[in-house]
Amino acid sequence: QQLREDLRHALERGECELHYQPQFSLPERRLVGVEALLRWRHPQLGTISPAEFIPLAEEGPLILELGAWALREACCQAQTWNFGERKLLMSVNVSVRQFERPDFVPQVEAALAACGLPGGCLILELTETLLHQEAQVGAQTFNELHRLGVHIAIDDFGTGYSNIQLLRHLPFRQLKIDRSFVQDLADGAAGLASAQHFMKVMLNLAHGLGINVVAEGVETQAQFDLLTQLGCDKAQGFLLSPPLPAGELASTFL
Ligand code: G
Ligand code: G
Ligand code: NA
Ligand code: MN
Repeated sequence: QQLREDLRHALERGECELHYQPQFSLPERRLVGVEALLRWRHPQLGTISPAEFIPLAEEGPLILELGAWALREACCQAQTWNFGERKLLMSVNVSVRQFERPDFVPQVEAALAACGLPGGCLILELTETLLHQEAQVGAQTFNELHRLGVHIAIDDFGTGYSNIQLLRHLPFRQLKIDRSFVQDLADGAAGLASAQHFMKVMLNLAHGLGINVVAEGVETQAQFDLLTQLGCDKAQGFLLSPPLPAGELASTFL
């Protein structure tokens, strides 16, 4: 409908921007990186969430354009912020629609080269729900990205199928535990023990494979403390900071 039509022109009209949500190490609470998140400022409707417009973009070729733009923008921002010297990581969400393209790796290489960002500063986040059907296609792309030094994270872990299979077959560097698990962690309800148990199992699984773990959607101190106690590696969420425009991220955290 109209929204689809508007979305087609959003990039060229400069209505898209990236916000950045910081991630912190546990237990030190040291800044270790940021996740780039797309924002669309619609001239009439105001800010529209990517949860709404990414699925629209994924229906067609638009996701490729948006994705390429976000990747380049995030890489250049990371280079401007000197992520290489500061040993910080820039996480960028990538749609499987992008990832499965034969020109994806050259595109990543070009985005890094365009601003001189070392590949080791970049993490690409892939959502497992979409990924599990593509595991076959994925292996070679993983290897090629690995050669560039680029890391791959599995996003929203625990919400899709075949998690374990994926972990067996593809070399992920990082695993992001979906916020639904984090929310149940310290809610004091009947589910408490089982949520903590699940978290422990996921941490053991990841750590046994040499994969580090980010908890997303951390909103309370109680959640933060439990995650620290359980040995989670990193945390991200409103307790620590919401996603921020570039200027604000830099003035608050860099
Ligand atoms: O920031 P927010 O919570 O509204 O994001 C909602 C969803 O949109 C998240 O699942 C996030 O992964 C996704 N998203 C945000 N930015 C991008 C992006 O640049 N590319 C893709 N493919 N998804 C994104
Ligand atoms: O799916 P993905 O994890 O990429 O999306 C991250 C999204 O989660 C962003 O849109 C961001 O705005 C949102 N988010 C970040 N921190 C929190 C939080 O603490 N609680 C909730 N409910 N959402 C969060
Ligand atoms: Na993400
Ligand atoms: Mn996520």
